[in-house]
Amino acid sequence: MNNTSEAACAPSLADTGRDIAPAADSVANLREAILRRLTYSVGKNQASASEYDWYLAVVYATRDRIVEGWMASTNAAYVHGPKRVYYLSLEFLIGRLLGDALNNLGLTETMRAATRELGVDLERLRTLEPDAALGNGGLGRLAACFMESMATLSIAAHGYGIRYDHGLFRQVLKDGWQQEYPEDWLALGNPWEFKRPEVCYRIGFGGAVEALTSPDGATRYAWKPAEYVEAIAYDTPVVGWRGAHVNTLRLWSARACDPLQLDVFNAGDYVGAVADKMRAEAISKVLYPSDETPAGQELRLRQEYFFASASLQDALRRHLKQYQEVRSLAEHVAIQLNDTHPAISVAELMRLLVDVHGIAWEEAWKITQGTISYTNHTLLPEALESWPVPLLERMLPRQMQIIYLINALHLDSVRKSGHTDARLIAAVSMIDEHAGRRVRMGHLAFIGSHKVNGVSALHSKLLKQTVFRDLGTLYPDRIVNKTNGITFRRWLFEANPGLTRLLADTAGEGIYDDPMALRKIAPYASDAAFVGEFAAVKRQNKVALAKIILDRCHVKVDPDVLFDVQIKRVHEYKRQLLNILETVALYDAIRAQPYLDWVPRVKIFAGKAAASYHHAKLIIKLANDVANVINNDPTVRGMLKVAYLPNYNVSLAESIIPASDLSEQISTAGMEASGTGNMKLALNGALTIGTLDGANVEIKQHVGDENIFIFGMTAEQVAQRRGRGIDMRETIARSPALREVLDAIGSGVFSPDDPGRYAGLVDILTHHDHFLVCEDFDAYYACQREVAAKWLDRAAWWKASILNTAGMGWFSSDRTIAEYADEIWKTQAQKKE
Ligand code: 26V
Repeated sequence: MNNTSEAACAPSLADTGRDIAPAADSVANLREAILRRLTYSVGKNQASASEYDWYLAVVYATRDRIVEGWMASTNAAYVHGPKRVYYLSLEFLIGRLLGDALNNLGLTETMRAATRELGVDLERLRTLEPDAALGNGGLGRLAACFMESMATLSIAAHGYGIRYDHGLFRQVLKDGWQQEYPEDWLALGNPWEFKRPEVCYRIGFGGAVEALTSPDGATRYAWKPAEYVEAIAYDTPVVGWRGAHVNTLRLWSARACDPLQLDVFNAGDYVGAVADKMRAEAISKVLYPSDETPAGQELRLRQEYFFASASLQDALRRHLKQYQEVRSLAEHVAIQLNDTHPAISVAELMRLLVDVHGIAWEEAWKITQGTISYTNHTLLPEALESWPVPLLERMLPRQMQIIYLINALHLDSVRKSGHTDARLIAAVSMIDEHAGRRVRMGHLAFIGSHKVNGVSALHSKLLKQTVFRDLGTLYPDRIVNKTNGITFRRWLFEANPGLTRLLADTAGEGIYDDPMALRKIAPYASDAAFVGEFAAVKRQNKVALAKIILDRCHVKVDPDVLFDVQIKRVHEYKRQLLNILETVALYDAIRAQPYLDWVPRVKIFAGKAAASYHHAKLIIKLANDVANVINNDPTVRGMLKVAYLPNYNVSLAESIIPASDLSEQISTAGMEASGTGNMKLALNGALTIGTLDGANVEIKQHVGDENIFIFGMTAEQVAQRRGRGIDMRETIARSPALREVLDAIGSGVFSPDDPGRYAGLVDILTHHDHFLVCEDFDAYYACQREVAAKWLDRAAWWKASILNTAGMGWFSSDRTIAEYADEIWKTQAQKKE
């Protein structure tokens, strides 16, 4: 296994002593079940079983305890007919499932005892599970949290996505440079999934559209694709809290219709004989191909259409089975588009309704709009999807025709309602005529949906003012806000069992089912006994993380120093650079006045940069160069250390978050749609240092102004400042500390092997600081000194930390999902199975 070093230091499973297993599922039963599975499913006996064999047997035994509930939930959805939800997402950043499943079934303690009797250690087995990393970051992790919350709330939901053979790359830091290696989560099989070869849809690409005249004189269109690929279903059960309801995550794998062209093979062309197979299977080979080359672009669009079409065909099949007609679809089905990646669904659903099921256009459009809704996750212009018209015409000719017709009717209705202004018409058109003709996928999703939502209050407000300003004016009720949330089962109960136990002992068992009950610990924020226990839990988590840092970074950190944490994808707008500049400034200050009472701290970074994002990769290198210099400078005497943990993923987050004191949420205001790491860290008692961006604004409201460190420009000030230009020479001239930092980095103090390495980076900060790192620097530096002052007042720090945990209940993804269910999907909990 390549993750053996991770094994020793992973956090232990929830040990909250609240197993709710039925009596029959006693330790002995579970032990026998594991042994049966070891024998009959893994094909090993106890003597020859490897650790991985035991892991498989334990997963199978656990899965067996989910399956009956799964079938009951599935059947009940047919019997009771609640409105079904389909969550379409190209990403599900799941992580490991064993801890989740055991915890939600209430079987953790029983399983721990059963495995102990068999001479194997459950904690150790748990680390053998590879992370399912079928996502890039926040958007994919949100989808995974939502799946768990939908199961918890007994919403009859399916998640649909792609079963990538290879998830997000594995990051290795070589001399501080990021290197990407393929990730191979399926190498040893996936014991959680059920392959459903009989659930198979043909997905067309290319070809032409034929116009046919029906006997009644009407024209119908038939798409004759040039190529077909098959979508095969793989199902993973998703068990909700206390095991009450089980939903399905259905991931599609691409397969060629013909595995081999036998005639070509027989003629001796062995590679040519499997070329079609390779081309077909490339669709589900890897998460997001690098999207810079035209071939990469095309593959990405093939992925989007492949999974959208398979999912819609499957949803329609299920609806027909239950209701025998498609006209009632919007009454019984809600389809949520997770960003624009599945936006082609709007055109595809219209095609299926009109061309395949013979529904008239107007009625089909009502059904489509009534069924679909769309979540926007970013305002960044470079991240807003648009596809070249010629590419769509070639790959999906019928869908392109449909898009044109939707657009024509949409623009007609805009004109009819009295809007004739050419600027407005161009702005609300689905076709962008500026840089070659392109289809704006956000517009397609907006127009095809009854609701469009942003993911934090600020983001939704900005959505109305920027990306969808004109569409939002035309359809004023369409844009709503649904502030993101996180599942407390994974991010509190499983990741931080020590804190969970303390919270339950203090606030009562109610916290397991009602996140708002966390408020009950607020009165203990200054209670010496409680504070002592709270601090002891944090220290224990920090000891565990210090061991991971030693193992993986070879940096020794004292668990009693302030753990200052920035963990997220590396992107200029998230401003890891601001944090690094502050680190260097602090380093300068410590060296200038070594006799002062500095607060010792370790700056902990983790995060991946997109493989083709050179600037972000240089920022990673800089963090590592700065770490090297500071960690090896004896004059600093341990006052400051820097550690960059490689290969950030869900499992590593579960180890870092419970051990964090300070949470860095320092994006340029207006650019982080929400953030969800901010919620995980605050829930686990880290104080936030952040800008008024994304959900930070709402975290501030919930934890209280005095328990969060806010600095820097607001979104409005950012817009104004950019209006004045982004040359920062004057700003830098006013800040001696910043000047010194930039001079040091630019002149090679941290890169003596290549003194010019950061000259370009400093040049960008000086002359073209789009993310306003320089402008916020002084405020950030000053705010960090306030953090240090608070840290010295231990009682004040712990009080604020406890009030963070107490105030975060609202950020449960159960609350978010309940809002989607009420206000967008119009669905309710399914009746008892
Ligand atoms: C995508 C891209 C693609 C091309 C280049 C730059 C770039 C930058 C950002 C993105 C983000 C895509 C969407 C996304 O992941 N958004 C995240 O969604 C989270 C869940 O709603 C939210 O918490 C994060 O703030 C938001 O960035």
